[in-house]
Amino acid sequence: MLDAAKIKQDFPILAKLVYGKPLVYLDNAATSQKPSSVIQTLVDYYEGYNSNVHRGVHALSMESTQRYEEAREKIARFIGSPGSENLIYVRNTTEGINLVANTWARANVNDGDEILTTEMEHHSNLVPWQQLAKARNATLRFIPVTDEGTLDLSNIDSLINHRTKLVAMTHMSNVLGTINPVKDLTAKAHAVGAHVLIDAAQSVPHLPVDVTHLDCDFLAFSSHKMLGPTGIGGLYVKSDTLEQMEPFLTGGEMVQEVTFEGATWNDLPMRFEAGTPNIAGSIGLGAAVDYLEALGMENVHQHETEITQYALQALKELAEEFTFYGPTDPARRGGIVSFSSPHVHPHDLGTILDQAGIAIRAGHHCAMPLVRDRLGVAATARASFYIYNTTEEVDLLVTTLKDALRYFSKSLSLP
Ligand code: 7TS
Repeated sequence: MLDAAKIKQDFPILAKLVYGKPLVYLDNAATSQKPSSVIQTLVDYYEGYNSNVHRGVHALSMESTQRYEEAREKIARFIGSPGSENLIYVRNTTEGINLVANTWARANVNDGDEILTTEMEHHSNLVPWQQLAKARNATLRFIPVTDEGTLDLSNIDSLINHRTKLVAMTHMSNVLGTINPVKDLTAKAHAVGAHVLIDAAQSVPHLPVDVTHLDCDFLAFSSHKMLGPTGIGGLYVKSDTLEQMEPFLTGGEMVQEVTFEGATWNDLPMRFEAGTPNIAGSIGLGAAVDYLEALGMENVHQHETEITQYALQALKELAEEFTFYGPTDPARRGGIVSFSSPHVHPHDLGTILDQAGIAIRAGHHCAMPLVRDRLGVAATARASFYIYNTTEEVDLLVTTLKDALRYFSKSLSLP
């Protein structure tokens, strides 16, 4: 098991006091904190070898290019990619998904085709497909969510059919914590000739993820949720599909040869990286991967499973007041606990917890159709865990929630 208290010491921000109280950071699904090693990598870049990549003949540019490409190799290996050319640097998961929607999908999804997604998607893996379906006159279909918060696969053989061109699904829900059987669904999709995109924003930071094992065609993730800087992420694309894809953004960096009439494209993956990239961010993400690899992703996952089970057990005391969402089977959920009460608005809970130094998120978590239409609430409160969270922090969460309930029960004169 990880030593969370020791890990915490690597994160300068976690020594901060909020309203005079130690910060308890439970908003990791929104963004994670960053260890000193990642922060120092950014400082080293700007202080030591700041320069543009892939164009310089001078020492600094050669150093930045080398480190930028070494980081790509490291990140590609981390997700089990067969080569670094399969890993496109993007700003975040959202941009990775939009890249697929605007390139491969625009060229391959046609009138009458179907795109299959699920009822538990983040807006990032929903709105691009709504737009694409409108533009291409295709139909967007949904795998339903059961009352327990898992995918309802009872009708899957009709949902994945010969009209399905793409299955776009989240690996792990940012609201329910559900880990979806993406490998099995990928095999089913491939059996009918469909492509598969996995939104791995919540899985790459928290679970061992291997794109070769999953056999997916596309997989997108964000650096800022996995100890890395903001403004950088990755899109993995399988080789045969990548070779057929037309560029997304055009301009400098992504071209080989330009005349007044036209242009030819650079090698992969630079063909998809127009303009000066986020150099420091990419190298910083490489440092985040080093940190996670040193811990071991199996250990990261195990720590989060344990802390989530500890939290669910401790929160049972409050089961009369709160509805808790997500699967009960620990093997099917990651480190996210969402809950709501008919008597207290999640934003009020968030404010009271904040006064105690505890950061959670309250709202629809950018999954409005799931939260509002499927769970039937305007918002939930959400605690999301990472490598530095301890059982003592969970205890403090539970105690503070009890205080909050006492306060609101009085003012709302509940039974
Ligand atoms: N997909 C999932 C499953 C997510 O949880 C998020 C961000 C995204 C996509 C988008 O990631 P981005 O880096 O492109 O913004 N989720 C959250 C969240 O739960 N709270 O804040 C952001």
